[in-house]
Amino acid sequence: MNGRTYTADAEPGETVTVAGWVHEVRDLGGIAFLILRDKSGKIQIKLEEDSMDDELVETGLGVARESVITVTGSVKEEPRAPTDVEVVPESIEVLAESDTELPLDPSGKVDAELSTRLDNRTLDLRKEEVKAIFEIRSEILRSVRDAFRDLGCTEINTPKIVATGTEGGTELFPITYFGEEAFMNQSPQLFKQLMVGSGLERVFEIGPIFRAEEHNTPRHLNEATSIDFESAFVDHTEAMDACEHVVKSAYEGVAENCQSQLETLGLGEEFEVPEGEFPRLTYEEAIERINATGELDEQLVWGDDLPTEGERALGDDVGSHYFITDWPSEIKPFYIKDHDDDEQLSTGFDMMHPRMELVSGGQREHRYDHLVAGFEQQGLDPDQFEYYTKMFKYGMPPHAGWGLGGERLVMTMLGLDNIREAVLFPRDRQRLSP
Ligand code: ATP
Ligand code: AMO
Repeated sequence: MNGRTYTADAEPGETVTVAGWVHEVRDLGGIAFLILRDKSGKIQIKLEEDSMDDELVETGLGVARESVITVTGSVKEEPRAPTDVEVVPESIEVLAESDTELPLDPSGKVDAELSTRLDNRTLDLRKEEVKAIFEIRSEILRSVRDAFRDLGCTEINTPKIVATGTEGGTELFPITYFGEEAFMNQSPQLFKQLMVGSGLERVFEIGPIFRAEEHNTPRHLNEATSIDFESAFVDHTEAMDACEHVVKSAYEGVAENCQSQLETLGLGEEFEVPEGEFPRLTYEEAIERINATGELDEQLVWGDDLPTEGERALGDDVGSHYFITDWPSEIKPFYIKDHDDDEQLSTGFDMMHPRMELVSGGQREHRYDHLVAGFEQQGLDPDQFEYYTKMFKYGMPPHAGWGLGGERLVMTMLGLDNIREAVLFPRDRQRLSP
């Protein structure tokens, strides 16, 4: 496309033009090696005073680390070079000189704090192990899209400036919209539901969600990527099947197409695609098992949300991805349907990684009267949601779906300590730029 060769593709005997960043210059006196790095890897450029043009050697020796250069020369076999080949240059052109003082060391020899890395993400992503995370993230999104296609879904995009929240009032970011109160979207929940009643029937969306989470934690972002599924004519158990398929496909895609990135991250050997069905525990079983671990100071009772330590204790106990089903209706949102034979019991489910929750979902309340009554029970004004509820008067099929946190999927798959590692430019309590 741009007439240059990726460094990793340079073959002995060829004349090539390679372009990239100066990773390192090693001057041994008389002979020097410039290591050039691009997205494909690194290559050695040999500079020899005796046999080469002075100006060429001077340019090569004078260029600061992390400058962008292009080199044209012949490729020679050289067993002592890191990749067994080197380029003997005929010309070197400096395209962009770098300052010699760098805010962080892209060679990774000097560690930097996460905040310094996030402030200088461009330089940070010159490190192989950081770049690998985002190449894997890209593969996850590709595999997830393919998996949704297998399931017969249509990809949709819904608005991110909205009139109402869906997931609890305290986590909303208010904005002004031409003088009117509006919010950043917390979830595509209501819009994806509206689409199952349309001619599309089965949809997915991968898009940003915004949550005004007050606390800084290693697993919450204020802007996250939600992977959403919603389908007509399925119940919550079939939605769980779809969830399992999508999550396993993401792991399979990474195992198949990201071996070198996994090795870079030290996961080459230990990376495992989850096998078998994810166990499905009811909420009641979950609290019993958590109580039995003795990890909590106070025993959980019906109606309690699961505290983080409880989730962790249960995760250790189960040891794989698993579902928690049949939550108490009172702690699930208004759009989740209750079981027909027990209105205290909802069809809501969560899908858990042993370390944390990845997914929430459930069967939806599709009966107009029940939906409106549910709003009132949760202290919400149904009039505000009229744009949504009115479509339930014109033939809204039974439906179910879920939302999966994209960054949490990346984080748990790769064993990252902090969710910020899985986003290029995280938004958190302290961070609005870059
Ligand atoms: P050459 O005959 O290739 O010029 P050399 O063995 O005569 O190399 P020097 O030119 O003095 O030695 O090189 C100094 C150091 O650099 C030595 O440690 C040598 O092993 C190493 N070296 C020389 N050429 C290369 C190369 N192309 N790639 C990697 N290391 C090299
Ligand atoms: P919920 O609010 O549980 O459900 O969100 C679904 C999933 O999104 C991820 N997530 C987050 N990730 C990082 N930072 C955050 N602040 C954050 N908030 C949520 C989690 C979570 O499991 N409308 C429902 C989904 C549905 O029923 O379809 C919803 O939004 O991985």
